[in-house]
Amino acid sequence: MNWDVFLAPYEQAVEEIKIKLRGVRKQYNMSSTKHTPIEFVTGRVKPISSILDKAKRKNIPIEELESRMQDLAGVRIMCQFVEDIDAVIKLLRMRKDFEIIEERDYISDKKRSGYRAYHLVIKYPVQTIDGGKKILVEIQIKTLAMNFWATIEHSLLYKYSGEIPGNIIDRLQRAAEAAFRLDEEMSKIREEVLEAQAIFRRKEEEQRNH
Ligand code: 0O2
Repeated sequence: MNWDVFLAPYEQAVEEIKIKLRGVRKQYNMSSTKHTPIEFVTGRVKPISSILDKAKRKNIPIEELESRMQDLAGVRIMCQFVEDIDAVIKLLRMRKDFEIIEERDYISDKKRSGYRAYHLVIKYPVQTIDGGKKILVEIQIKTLAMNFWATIEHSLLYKYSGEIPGNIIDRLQRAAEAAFRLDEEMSKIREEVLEAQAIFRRKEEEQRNH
C-alpha cells in the first residue's frame, strides 16, 4: 500500500473544504447584520496508525478502506451556540458541490461516553490527474464546549488506550453535563452576545471606511 498516493485525494478534499467553509465565514463577517454560525474550521487526514487501529477494531480489510472508513478525511466546524449548528446544517444541505449521504445526530442522542456533536458524511468530488474521484469526508459540527470536552476525552482515551479508569469516566460524565449546561446558559444569553458582536462589527466597519 502506497499511503501517500492513497491519502493524497483525502488531503486535497480536506484543504478544499476548509477553504470553502472559511470563505463562508468571511462572507458572514463582511455583513454588518448577519452573525456567522461558523466560529472556526479545522481538518485532518487520519494518521496511518489510527487508520490501522480502527480497521482492526472494525474488521475492515485494507482494500475496503475507501468505501467503509468514512472519516479518513475529517473536517470540524466549531460554533459558538447550539443554534448555530442548525444553521450550519442548513447551509451544508443547500450546497451543490457535494452530496450528503449520512447524518448522525449525537446532540439529540448523545453517545454513552457523553460525546455530543452532529456528524455528516459527504461524498466529495476531487479532480486528480487520473480524472475525477468521489471520496467520503466526515464533517463534525460542534459547539466550542462540545469540542473542548471531546478533545480532553480523546486525549484520555489515547493515554489509557481506550480503557479509561472508572473514577475518571465519572468525572468525564460530570464534565459532559457541565458542558451541556454551559451550552444551555449561553443559548439563553445568545441575543445579548449577538448584539454585542454586531456593535463591534459595525465599529470595525466604520474604521475600515474611514
Ligand atoms: P479520531 O482519532 O478522532 O479519528 P466509532 O469509532 O464506531 O464510534 P464511527 O462509526 O466511525 O465511530 O463514526 P462516528 O460515531 O461518527 O465517530 C467518528 C469520529 O467521531 C471518531 O473518530 C471521533 O473523532 C468522534 N467520536 C465519536 N465518538 C466519540 C467519543 O465518544 N469521544 C470522542 N472524543 N470522539 C468521538 P475516531 O476514529 O474514533 O477517532
